[in-house]
Amino acid sequence: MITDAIRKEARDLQEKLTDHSYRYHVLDDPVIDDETYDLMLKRLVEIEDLHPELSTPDSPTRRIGAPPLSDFKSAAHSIPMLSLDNGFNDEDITAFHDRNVKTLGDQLREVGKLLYTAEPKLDGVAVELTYENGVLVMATTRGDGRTGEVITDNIRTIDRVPLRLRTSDLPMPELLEVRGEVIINSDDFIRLNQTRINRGEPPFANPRNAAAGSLRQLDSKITAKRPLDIFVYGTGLCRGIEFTSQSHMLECLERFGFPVNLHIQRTIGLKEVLEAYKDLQTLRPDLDYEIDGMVIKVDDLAFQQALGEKIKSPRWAIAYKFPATTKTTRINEIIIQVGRTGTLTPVALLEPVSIGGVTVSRATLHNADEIERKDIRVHDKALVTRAGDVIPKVVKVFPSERKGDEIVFRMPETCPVCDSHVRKLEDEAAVKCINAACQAQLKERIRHFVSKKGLDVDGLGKKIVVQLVEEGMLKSFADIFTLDETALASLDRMGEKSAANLVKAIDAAKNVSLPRFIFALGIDHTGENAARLLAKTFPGLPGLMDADSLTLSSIHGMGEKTASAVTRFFAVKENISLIHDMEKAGLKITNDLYNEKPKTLSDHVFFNKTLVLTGTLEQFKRAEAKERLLAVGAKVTGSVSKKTDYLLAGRDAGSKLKKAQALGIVILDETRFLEMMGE
Ligand code: 5U1
Repeated sequence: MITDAIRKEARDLQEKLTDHSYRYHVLDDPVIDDETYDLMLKRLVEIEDLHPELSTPDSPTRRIGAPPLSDFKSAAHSIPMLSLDNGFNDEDITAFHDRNVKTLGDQLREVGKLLYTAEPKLDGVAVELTYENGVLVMATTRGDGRTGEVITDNIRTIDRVPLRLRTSDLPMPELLEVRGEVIINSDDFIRLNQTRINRGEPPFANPRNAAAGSLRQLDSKITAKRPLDIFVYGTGLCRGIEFTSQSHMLECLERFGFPVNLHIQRTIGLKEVLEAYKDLQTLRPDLDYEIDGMVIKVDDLAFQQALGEKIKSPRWAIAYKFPATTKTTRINEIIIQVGRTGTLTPVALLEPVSIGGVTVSRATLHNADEIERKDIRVHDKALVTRAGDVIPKVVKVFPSERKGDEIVFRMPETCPVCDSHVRKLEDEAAVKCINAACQAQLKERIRHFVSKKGLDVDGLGKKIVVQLVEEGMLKSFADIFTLDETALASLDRMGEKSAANLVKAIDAAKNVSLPRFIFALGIDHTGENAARLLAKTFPGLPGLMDADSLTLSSIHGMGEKTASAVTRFFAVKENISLIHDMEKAGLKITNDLYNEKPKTLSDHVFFNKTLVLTGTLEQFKRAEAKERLLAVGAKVTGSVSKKTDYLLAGRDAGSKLKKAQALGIVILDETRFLEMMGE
């Protein structure tokens, strides 16, 4: 027996949770904390478990997942989900436009210019969501365009999919079929794959495969754990609502509560469309998700109808594709590179191939396990990818095309640079050279030591470090502090002024903070965050040097790998004498973090806030701003998203500033930033 009070409590909770979920996931403007939300949801689950008839199809509890299915049912699309013709250059798009103008003829003359929308083409999984009287009743994959698989339970787990339309300012349509793309954000994808690798499961090849695999789960509780997201961009059959244009449709979809991509340009002419393509290409590396082009659609729906469709694609839309990021080529050789920390990385030397306008002649193969897993051999034909500014990599080889001259690769037993024996660390795929005097490591280690996030020595760039090591003037970090100005001035391309400036910069770098110094040492698994944790725990180096691995791993937030790497580093007596030599040469290490009071930290205006730094700063360096922000408990990330609280914008800030403005994020200039920092 369900009392009226229980019925009301369930309905109130459903409404409130729906509203809070929309505010959190779509508007990025939550008004309650996660804990309160979770408690309300827990209560609703309790009520619905006791009274299943109260679990409506649009109840927020449906996002948790439903009982597993035995197979997927099929359903025909009311209107086929077409694909798109592709264009690859401005001429293709101009030809598309000219065709439209010609076909529309007189109809167009009445309105003047033909207008378009330009939309990022998301590299995800196309889906259709069916809403009857405002409630999500079915979701399907695109399938072959005519029939798809029913994946309603899985789609319900995606937080940004409304389970019920928000119709406060629009009439409720009797039927609304909405089309869009399910994606996985790049950072979430990396995390998802890392978890899979840690569990011994095979990683997904790319975010699209991960999204498709997640939607094809018969158990929606598994899908619920996957970081799926969605953007919608179109409709199928509709009853009870009419749209006049693509831009009108997008506006209504937004008002119904759907996530519509922020970078869509509406009602623009051909010239702006071509500019929008270039802008989108520039924006692409900063986006949190993968896109492979821009979809251009005639805006006016009456014009779309007049232009009509072909069997597989509409005449009123075209995909302006980005240059391909994968190509096939041949592996000519596999060589070994020795990194800063002594890791031996196999690298494929390729028959040079142009990918997206860049000539690619080498690709990382990561490690021996990866080579074995992908069965990569010298002389194999290979599929190579270059996505954004990521290092090119070999996706796969084609064993069926082998000719017999392929050679199986074996990792060397000695370092190709210094010839000393290499070793494989337990639980790690990497093989390492452990000779600290190895020339390859020395150059890289010194570059890291003096880099922006390390000792930040101005004027000691890559070329000069290589030159100094090769001239025998730098045999260890300590030699940096005793570099002689006259000897420096006599070097090729140096001169007296540069030598004097360099010596000045080195002198300035002799006063260094402990976290910077720890980071600069280049200890395995010890990045900026770990270095800060250590500096918060130990007043100075002596305590840290004496700490055992157990003590270090008991520090809250410290990983076991870092703990053992740090103890391993300080167990090497050459490293201890190196530090003493540096101190003798005038190095002074200070530590403000040890005295930091956590109580005052949480009071800081930037505590727990996420900031992005962009552009050239005049009064201080970006690395310095970042260091200060981390010290007050802020998070500093590389790309702007809805989760960003502030953007610190310096001179010539570009796409990040544009994106932050579009998202309505608070933009700070240097003066405001310093004021807020309390300086
Ligand atoms: N943004 C967007 N992506 N996308 C993909 N719009 C869009 N439209 C599509 C497809 C396949 O097709 C319709 C134009 C038919």
